[in-house]
Amino acid sequence: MKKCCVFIVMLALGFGTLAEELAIPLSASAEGASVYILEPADGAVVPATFMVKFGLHGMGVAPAGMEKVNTGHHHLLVDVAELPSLDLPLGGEVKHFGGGQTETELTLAPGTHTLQLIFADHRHIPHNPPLLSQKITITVLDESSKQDQ
Ligand SMILES: [Cu+2]
Repeated sequence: MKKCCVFIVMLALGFGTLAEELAIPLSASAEGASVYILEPADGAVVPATFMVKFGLHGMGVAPAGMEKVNTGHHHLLVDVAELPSLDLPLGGEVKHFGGGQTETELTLAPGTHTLQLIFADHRHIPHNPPLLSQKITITVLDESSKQDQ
């Protein structure tokens, strides 16, 4: 029994080391850098189609695939409850702005929605430490009901 436990512990440690060895080195974020949503404001009431403006302080925007120190591109999370893994390339759960865009037009269904930005490097992998915006909550107006009134 004891031998079995030791074996399991060794196996766990072994896997831990292997995972660390395989981990992709993360790009460092610039000291004091931050990412934030310029528009809309937290708590804003917006029409179904509205602009989202991305704010970035202390680093630069570069298109995906362009490797350059202290740069990256924006990713928008719409109604994402759980953050994606921050040490792997971001996937389809986020909107990529790999062209280096700093704003986008969104169309959402009426009701409340959350928006959050993640900045990531040329490989779509968040920096270390990661640059995440505050998660904001907005309310999209039901324009069809407004017209009925
Ligand atoms: Cu990306």
